[in-house]
Amino acid sequence: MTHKLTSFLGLFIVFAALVLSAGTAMAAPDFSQILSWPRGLQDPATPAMEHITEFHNMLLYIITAIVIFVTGLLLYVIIRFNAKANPVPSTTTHNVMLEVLWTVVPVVILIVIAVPSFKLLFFEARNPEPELTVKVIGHQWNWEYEYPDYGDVSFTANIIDAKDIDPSKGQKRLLSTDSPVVLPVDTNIVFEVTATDVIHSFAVPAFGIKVDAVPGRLNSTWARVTKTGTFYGQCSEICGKGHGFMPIEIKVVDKAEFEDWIKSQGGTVPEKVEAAKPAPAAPVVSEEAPVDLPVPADSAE
Ligand SMILES: [Cu+2]
Repeated sequence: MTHKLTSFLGLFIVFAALVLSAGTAMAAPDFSQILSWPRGLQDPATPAMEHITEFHNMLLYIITAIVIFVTGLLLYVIIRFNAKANPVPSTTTHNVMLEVLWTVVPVVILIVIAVPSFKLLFFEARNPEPELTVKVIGHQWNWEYEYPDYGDVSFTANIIDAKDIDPSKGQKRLLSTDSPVVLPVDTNIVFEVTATDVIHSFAVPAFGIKVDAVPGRLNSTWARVTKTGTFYGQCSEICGKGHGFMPIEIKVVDKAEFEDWIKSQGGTVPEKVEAAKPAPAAPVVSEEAPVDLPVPADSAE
């Protein structure tokens, strides 16, 4: 009875691991089809999310190998050493070689995981020199945005009620807002995040960001979005009855379009941004972008 249960569990784990690894081997789902039964992570739209995706996939290979190895061992023991096949059990209690191996091998695996993990952590934690700062303020239950570099631009984004959703405009239930955030592509954007009432969390999966919005405290994170399009996020800290109804909708557009939008919101485009405008095609800015993982020693600030 126990045999059957254990072998069944073993087979189930192997099957689940195979399904999972097959899922990530396929192309990542398009973020625009966020509601169409996606598997794996959303398509990355920032270098940070690209690194997160690579790290996630690497972990999946490691964990799949471990699950298969341990399940194989388990099955071998169940079949080879059960009471019928092996009526007289061995009385061995120590095996130095085995004990060294099962200590050293997991340590090596942990080091293999820890090194890229810390590199990723430092990469995400260190804000680059901001070209645009966006202040994000969480409220029960909506998000307020301010663009301090661009005059008086500020607005509150509320969820569009399910009954008012218009799919022909690309609106998505529970994700679209009445005033989407507009951001320029290929720009170092720093988000300063806070809240006015309870703790919220500003999270946009395609950007690889999730940062708590805490009353009385300013947290920050950054993103450099490398493609235009519409991206969605949700509050990710349980904040009350409207927690599931304060989505984040971000439209990433090219820089000229962003400036037009700023002006349409009554904002002003600062001189230095105007001056940089004549040469938008020059890839100077993107070459300076922190697309390579800095080594941890670099990151002391
Ligand atoms: Cu919230």
